[in-house]
Amino acid sequence: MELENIIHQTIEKEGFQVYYQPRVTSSSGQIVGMEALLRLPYNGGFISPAEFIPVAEETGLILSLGAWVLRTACRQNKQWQLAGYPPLRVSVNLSPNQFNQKDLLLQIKETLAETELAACWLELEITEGAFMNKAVATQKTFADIKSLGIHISIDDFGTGYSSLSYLKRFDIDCLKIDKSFVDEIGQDSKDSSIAHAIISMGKSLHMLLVAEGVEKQEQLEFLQKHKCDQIQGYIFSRPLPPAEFEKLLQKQV
Ligand code: G
Ligand code: G
Ligand code: MN
Ligand code: NA
Repeated sequence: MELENIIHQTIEKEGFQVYYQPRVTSSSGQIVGMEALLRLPYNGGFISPAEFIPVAEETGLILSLGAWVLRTACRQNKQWQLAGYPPLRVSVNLSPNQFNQKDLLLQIKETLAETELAACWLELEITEGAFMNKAVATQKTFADIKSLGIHISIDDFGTGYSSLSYLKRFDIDCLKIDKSFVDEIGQDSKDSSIAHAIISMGKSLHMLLVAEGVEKQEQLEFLQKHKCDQIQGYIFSRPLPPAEFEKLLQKQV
């Protein structure tokens, strides 16, 4: 079956799922947040987002799917807060198309109102591609989102846009260092110096630094030594279904 049809069918039967991957402090491994990651179950397994997200983008389905992920993540986060767990920030990925949709701000406001989640517990992850073209519109969208009290992080940092000028023009809270730079730590002196440079630059701009895809102890030690604030990666946990994530929260209380 065509991927587009599979996506349609899965939407119809409400089969999409959201997994959560913890974000932890690099110093002590305390859970301080989580990233919501869309999952498409198929034939007893999952179709990778790397495969279906591009199709969802081409067909425009990403807009309704994205709205659903946002609502689901906010609702889940609020439920965990009501259950008495210490409040955490949930981050939701927005593709450039989603970021540039006209009614984004309204959608976010309505979702926060409906789920009764305070804006400070939501973060949006955008890639550097969201800053291309439409500079004025982007600046307005950005400022509007920030004025609600929502955090914004740059996802896959270091892999995209060539100019860094947007880092000064926009009030960005957090840089997520792409996994490709983390992978080389301990192997290749050039790429671990890139990770180091990103940390130094982000710090001097007063941003929070998060390293993605941390798998090995020596990577963690490097990131601790260079004072990267937080990490996400298999070394701590894979993305988990909500019930499994909640077990991690219980262990931490
Ligand atoms: O777990 P991982 O395989 O989930 O994700 C692969 C890619 O898919 C990542 O680049 C991630 O940012 C993207 N992705 C995962 N969930 C979402 C989502 O809800 N919306 C968008 N736009 N991208 C997502
Ligand atoms: O592009 P984005 O950063 O949103 O995508 C996050 C992706 O990285 C997801 O596909 C998630 O499952 C994956 N991921 C998270 N931690 C690790 C890790 O330690 N190793 C690997 N290989 N993938 C990871
Ligand atoms: Mn992400
Ligand atoms: Na990333």
